[in-house]
Amino acid sequence: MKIAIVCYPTFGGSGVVATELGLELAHRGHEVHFITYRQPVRLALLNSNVHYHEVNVPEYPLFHYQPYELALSSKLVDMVKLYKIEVLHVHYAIPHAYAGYMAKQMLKEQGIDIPMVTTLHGTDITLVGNHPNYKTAVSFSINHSDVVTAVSQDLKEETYRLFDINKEIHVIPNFIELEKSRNESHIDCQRSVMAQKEERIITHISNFRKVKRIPDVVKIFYKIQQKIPAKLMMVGDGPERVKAEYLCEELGISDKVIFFGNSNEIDSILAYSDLFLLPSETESFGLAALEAMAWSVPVISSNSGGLPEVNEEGVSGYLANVGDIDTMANRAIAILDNNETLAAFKENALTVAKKFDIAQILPQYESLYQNALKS
Ligand code: GMT
Repeated sequence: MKIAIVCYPTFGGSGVVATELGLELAHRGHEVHFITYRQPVRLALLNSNVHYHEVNVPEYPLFHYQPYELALSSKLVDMVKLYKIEVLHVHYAIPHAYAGYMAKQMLKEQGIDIPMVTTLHGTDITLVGNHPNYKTAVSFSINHSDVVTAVSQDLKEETYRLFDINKEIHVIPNFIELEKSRNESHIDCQRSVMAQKEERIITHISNFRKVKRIPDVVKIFYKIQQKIPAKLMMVGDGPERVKAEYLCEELGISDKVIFFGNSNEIDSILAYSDLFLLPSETESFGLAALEAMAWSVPVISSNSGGLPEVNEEGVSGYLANVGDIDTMANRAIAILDNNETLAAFKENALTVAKKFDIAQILPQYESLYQNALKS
C-alpha cells in the first residue's frame, strides 16, 4: 500500500509512535510518505519506501497566525495525486484530522476518494481538543474520519465521554520494537557517568509539562534516596524543568540528580536504569513507561488514564493514586531494596513489554487500512 503519515515531528510520544509505525510499514514493503513541517526526530534514513515531504508555511505580515492547516491540506492533495497515495493516516486530531478532511474533500472534487485513518493519542482529546474553542472542529473531524483508533481503552472511553462521537473507535495500543530497543551493541554511554556502583539508577523521561507532575518525581526520589543510595536521571525538557532544578537545590539533592535535556541517549540511559517514575496527572498510554519496560526497567506510576493497561500492578511495577508520593516512594523502595526483588521485577517488566511488540500490533493497522480501502 502507499500510505501518507501526518504527525508532529518532535520528541512527543505521538510523533514517535507515528514514525516507528511508518518505518515498520516501510520495512514490510509498503511505501510510506511522512508529511509534516520538519523531518521527524526518529526518521534518520530515507529510502525508496520512506519519503519525507515538508510542509512550508509562507510568512505573511497580514496573518497574526500562520495558516498551517491550509498549507498541510494543500500539500496532502498534491502528494496524494503525485505519488498515488492510497491511505491517509493522521496522528493527533488537532489540526491533522481537520486538515486531512479538507484534503479529502478537495480530492473528491477531482474524482479521488482516499480513506482517512485518525489516531487519537491523548492530549488531543483530554487536554487540548476538549477546549470549547476547539471542541466543535475536533468532533467534526473525528466523525468524518473513515476509521478512528485510540491508543488505549481508557482513551476510547474518554473520547466518547467528552465528545459527541458517532463513529466506532478501535483500540490499537502503542507498541515497541523490542529487537531494535534492546540492541545493546549501540550502548556506549558508561554507567559510571551516571552513578556509583552501589547506587540505584532511577529515571524519568518526558516533555516536562505540568501534566507529568515533575515536582512529584523529585519528591518521590527525595524519599527513595533517604533509604537507598540512588541517582535520578531527568531526561527531556519543558516548562517545568527549571522549577524542578530549584526544587532539587531546595531539598539538597542537586548532586544526585542529572538533567539531560532532550537527549538522543535514551536507550543508553534506560539500559542502566533500575526504576522508572511516571506519576502523571493523566496519561492516555504512557509510551515512555513501555520503553522503559522494554529495557527491563520496572515502573512506578500513577493509576490514571491508560497507565493500568501498560503497567501491571505488582508485576511490572506498582501504581498509586495521582499525588500519592508516599505510596509511590514506599513501593519504589520495596522494589529497589533487595537484589532478588529487583531482578524479579526487571524480568516481569520485560515480559509485560513483550505483549506490546510491534510484530503483534502492526498487522492491526494493516488490516484497518485494507478494510478502509475496500469500503
Ligand atoms: O504529553 C505527552 O506525553 C506527549 C503526548 C503526545 O501527544 O505526543 O503523548 C500522548 O501520546 C502518547 C503516544 O500515544 C501517549 O503515550 C501519552 O500517554 C500521551 N500523553 C498524555 O496522554 C498526557
